[in-house]
Amino acid sequence: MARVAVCPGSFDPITLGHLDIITRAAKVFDELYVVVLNNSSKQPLFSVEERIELIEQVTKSIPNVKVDSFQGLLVDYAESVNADAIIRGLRAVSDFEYEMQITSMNRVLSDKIETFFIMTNNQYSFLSSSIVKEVAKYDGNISELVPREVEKALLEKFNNEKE
Ligand code: COD
Repeated sequence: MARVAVCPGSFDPITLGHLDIITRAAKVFDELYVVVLNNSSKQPLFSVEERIELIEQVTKSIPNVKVDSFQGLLVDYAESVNADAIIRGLRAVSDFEYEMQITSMNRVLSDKIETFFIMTNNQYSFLSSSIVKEVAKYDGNISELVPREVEKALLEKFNNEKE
C-alpha cells in the first residue's frame, strides 16, 4: 500500500529550509502532498497562487511531490487525500512548543494521522520565510537562503512596492 504524507505550511515563500524537509520526506513516502494552508497569525506577502507556482517550480525534479492548497483545517485536507502522516520540520528547540501545540490539537481533531518531525540540515536551522523577506526587503543577499526562482520573485515583489 502506498504511503502518503502531507507537508503543510504557509510557504510564504518556500525557502531552502522547506525544500530540505520536502526532499527528505519525499525519500521516505511514496506520495508527498505539499499543501499551502492559511496560518491565521500570519499576513502573507505572496498570494496562494504565487506560492503554489514557486513550490511547483522548485520541486519539479521530485516526481512524487504534488502541490496543492486548502482553505480549512489541515486534518480535513489530510483525510481527503488519505494521508498516513503529517510532516513538519524542526529547526531549534524554539519550534518545539508551537509544534507540540498544533500536533496535539490535530490529534484531538483526528487521531488517524500521525505527525512526524524532520530535523533540518544544520545550515538552515536559523532560516525562516520571515527572515528571508526582511533581508530581501532591504536589498540584502538571499541567494544562499532560497532557490533562484524565489529570489527573483522576492526582488520583483519589493521592487514593485518601491515604484
Ligand atoms: N528548516 C526546516 N524546517 C523549516 C524551516 C527550516 N529552515 N523553515 C520552516 N520549516 C518548517 C516549519 O517548521 C514547518 O514545519 C514547515 O516548514 C512550514 O513552515 P511555515 O512557516 O511555512 O508554515 P507554518 O508553520 O506557518 O504552517 C502552519 C499551518 C499553515 C500548517 C497551520 O497554521 C495550519 O495547519 N493551518 C490550517 C488550520 C489548521 O488546521 N490549524 C491547526 C489546528 S490548530
